[in-house]
Amino acid sequence: MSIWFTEELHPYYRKGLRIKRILADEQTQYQHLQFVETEFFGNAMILDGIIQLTERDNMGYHEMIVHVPMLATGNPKRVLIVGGGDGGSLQQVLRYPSVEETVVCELDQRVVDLSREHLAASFGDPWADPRTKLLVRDAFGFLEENPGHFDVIVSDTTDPIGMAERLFSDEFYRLMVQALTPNGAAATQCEQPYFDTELIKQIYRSAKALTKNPAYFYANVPTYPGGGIGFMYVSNTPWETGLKTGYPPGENKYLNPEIHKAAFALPEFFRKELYD
Ligand code: SPD
Repeated sequence: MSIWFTEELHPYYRKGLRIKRILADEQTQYQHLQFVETEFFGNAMILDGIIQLTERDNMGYHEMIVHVPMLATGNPKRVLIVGGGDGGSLQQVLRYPSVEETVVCELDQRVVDLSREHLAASFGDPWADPRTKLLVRDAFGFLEENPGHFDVIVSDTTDPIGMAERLFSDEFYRLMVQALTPNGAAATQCEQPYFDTELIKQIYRSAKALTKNPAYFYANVPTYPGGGIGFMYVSNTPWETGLKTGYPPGENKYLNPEIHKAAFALPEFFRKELYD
């Protein structure tokens, strides 16, 4: 018998994964949290019916959202991850010997607990690293309390639905930039060029009003809508600065110098929409 999980983030588009078994299924204080073992993509985490990551293809997302701002900053010491309770971004951040402190501001403790159980084969246990500090709280207040503190901020969030909608607002971007050091850099989960053009344009306008060198970049992730997802790079430091920085110890599975450059090349319809 075959079981299919079907995601319908957009009312006009569906995609499905073949499932071997359900590993966890619970309603937390905030959301419907599921872990499933898939036929091809390894274990997957699903929140409110939307695939957040799979073991097989998460590297495009986590390596790009983390290393693009980290490499641009050069010698990052203090890092904030907003969301990211699955530990995938955290694992990448901790590869940098320069990092002294990584704060993860995640609202849902259960995401952390169950990810530790079901994603350990891929992410290890980055929560056990003494440089990691988990704060189970909303990021807005924390950003407000920490102006100028972080060299890098990674906004590793769900889609802009319900409680996550605020994390795509002008106010969030203002607070995030305020919490960065002057030459610090942020990267945010910034959705899909085909499906979310208007939202991305609005975010780019915010980022442009706040910093000198924002830019949109993209990664292939087959289990996300449209087969990939984009990110907003938000910084006074040009992203190209990162092309000259050596990679941290450990293995890249997605990022290489060609991908780093190519990620910022946009299809013409979208480049015009965003930059013209
Ligand atoms: N449409 C899916 C977007 C998922 C973004 N969040 C991924 C979290 C991985 N740490």
